[in-house]
Amino acid sequence: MSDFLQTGPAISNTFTSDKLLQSLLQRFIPTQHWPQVQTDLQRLGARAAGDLLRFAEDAEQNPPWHRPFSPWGERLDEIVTAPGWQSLNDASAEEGFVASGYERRYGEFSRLYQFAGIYLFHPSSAFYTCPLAMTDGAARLIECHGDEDLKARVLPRLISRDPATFWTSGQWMTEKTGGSDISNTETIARFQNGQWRLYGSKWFTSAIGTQMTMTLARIEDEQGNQVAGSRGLSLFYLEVHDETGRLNGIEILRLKDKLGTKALPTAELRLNGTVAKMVGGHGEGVKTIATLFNVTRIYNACTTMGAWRRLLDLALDYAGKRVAFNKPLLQHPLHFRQLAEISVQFHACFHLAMYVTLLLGREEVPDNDPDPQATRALLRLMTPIAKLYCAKKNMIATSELIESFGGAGFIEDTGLPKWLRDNQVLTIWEGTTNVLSLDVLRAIKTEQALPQFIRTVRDRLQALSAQATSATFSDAPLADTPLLDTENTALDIENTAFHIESAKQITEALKHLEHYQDLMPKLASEELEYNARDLAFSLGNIMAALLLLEHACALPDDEQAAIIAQQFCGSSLYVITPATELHLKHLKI
Ligand code: MFK
Repeated sequence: MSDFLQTGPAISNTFTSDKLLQSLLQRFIPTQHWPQVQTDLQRLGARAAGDLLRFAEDAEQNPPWHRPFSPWGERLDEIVTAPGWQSLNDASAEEGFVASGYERRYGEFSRLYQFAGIYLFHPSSAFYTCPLAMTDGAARLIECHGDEDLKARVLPRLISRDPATFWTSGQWMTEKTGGSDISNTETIARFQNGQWRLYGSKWFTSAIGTQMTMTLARIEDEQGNQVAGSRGLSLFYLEVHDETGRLNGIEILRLKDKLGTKALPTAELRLNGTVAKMVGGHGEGVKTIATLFNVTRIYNACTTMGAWRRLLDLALDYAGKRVAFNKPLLQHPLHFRQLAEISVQFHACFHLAMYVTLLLGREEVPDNDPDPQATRALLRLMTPIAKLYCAKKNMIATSELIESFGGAGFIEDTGLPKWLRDNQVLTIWEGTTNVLSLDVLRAIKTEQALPQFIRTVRDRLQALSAQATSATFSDAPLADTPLLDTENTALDIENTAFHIESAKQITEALKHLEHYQDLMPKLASEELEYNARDLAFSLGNIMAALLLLEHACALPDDEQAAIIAQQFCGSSLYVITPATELHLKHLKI
């Protein structure tokens, strides 16, 4: 018998090994801040392959459990978590994963820096990024809509770097009646003896160990009158425990038995007179909590990319080690091609996710923003797109990457199958692909976001054209030698040729998009809905293509960036297959 032993895949410092992350940060972070940013993220990259990973493994191997009663029958509703889970909480505070977004040390690039950290942390966090996402969303919500008490007493805890004072927040929206459609929410808010009290139940409450939460409830007046639908919902802040340490009128019914995210306690709850405070106006609950879930959707996109990076790193490492048919897997053209295609998709999604963090940072620190309205519209539009696009593409990639390990990818103690289970949630929570595609239509309607998108892509292509032209033909007037002018065959640098081709493909997709934009007012709402997912993916494709091209142009010596942009732009960027009567009325499924 052979004594052959296969070496498993391994990771090292995840910042140092991530050339894409480094190059993107270096493009944007002001030079004077780069040494500090590099030092911080290098330390974090080492921790992600070291102690944080060990905390996460402990949390995953020792999943949370619910202790409903004490041995003597006292109702406790305690959630017991592993020491690793608590260590992840403390490390989150100390690393300032939420705080750095609010300290704003790097001006409009603070969010980019913060989300680079979240991206590095996520795959070694056992989903501690879930409570962090909700905490950050709640902090932003309080910053935008909170009263003086919440701003003075609660906000500092959410953005604290001290584990002793750090609080995390939940986001309790989903009830039995609906997760995507919350219009039938049954939790009631009654104003009793000078305070709001909530009565009802919540069906999915992730990260039940948080100290506070934001939740929705329907106001019922003294006569028992309520306003139906989502317009009857108001937003409430509540603390999970009262000053004596007892649960605030909350009963934990059970923990959910989920497909993945096993370390993350997700509970079913009953609210029985829970004391709460209203945030925002009566009946403005959905609109107000949108501030929170627009932040968590960005977390979703960035954590998706962290998870994707990790599995891709493991697959690449393994493909370099594993020998089959006399050579390492990576030297087999077909295996290589599969991983290369996933890598191209990864780059596209990575740029999209980070772009949204840049928009968020710019909206929050608008000092140098020449057009805050454009930033607002793009952020509103690109948030659901980045979330749905990255999550869906990652899920497809995850299946391929698991397959790339052969049978090992199917064996639990390799640690690989959990990626398949865990990544699936990223397409679901915070809005499924379809719900977010419809949100893209909402953003187009309320923010005039589509014309802004088209203008932005066109202007930025023009800017690239001018840049490329001036770099290549320093003597020629810009207008005479645009990047898009393919007649100008004097552009003989290979990368530039790639860029011209890429820019042509983006322009072509943009023309189709403009055509669809003109058509939209004539389409029935069911046709618009039928096409909504295609539209969302077309917008994602076009923006990702532009971002890849910009990155390649910013790094003229980086041949990889040029090839990746060219590969991506060469795929179908515009993917709308319009609804037809045949589909809408006659297709039976
Ligand atoms: C590790 C990664 C981090 C992940 C953390 C995960 C934690 C998981 C915990 C969870 O809670 S998961 C559950 C999350 N649930 C959702 O995300 C809900 C998904 N469903 C939707 O998003 C629906 O589109 C929605 C509930 C918003 C539909 O509600 P409505 O009330 O039927 O929609 P409507 O009437 O169009 O909008 C009401 C108002 O909100 C409108 O404003 P006005 O009153 O001024 O007209 C909308 O414009 C506004 N609105 C809706 N979506 C918005 C928004 N405003 C800004 N941004 C948005 N995205």
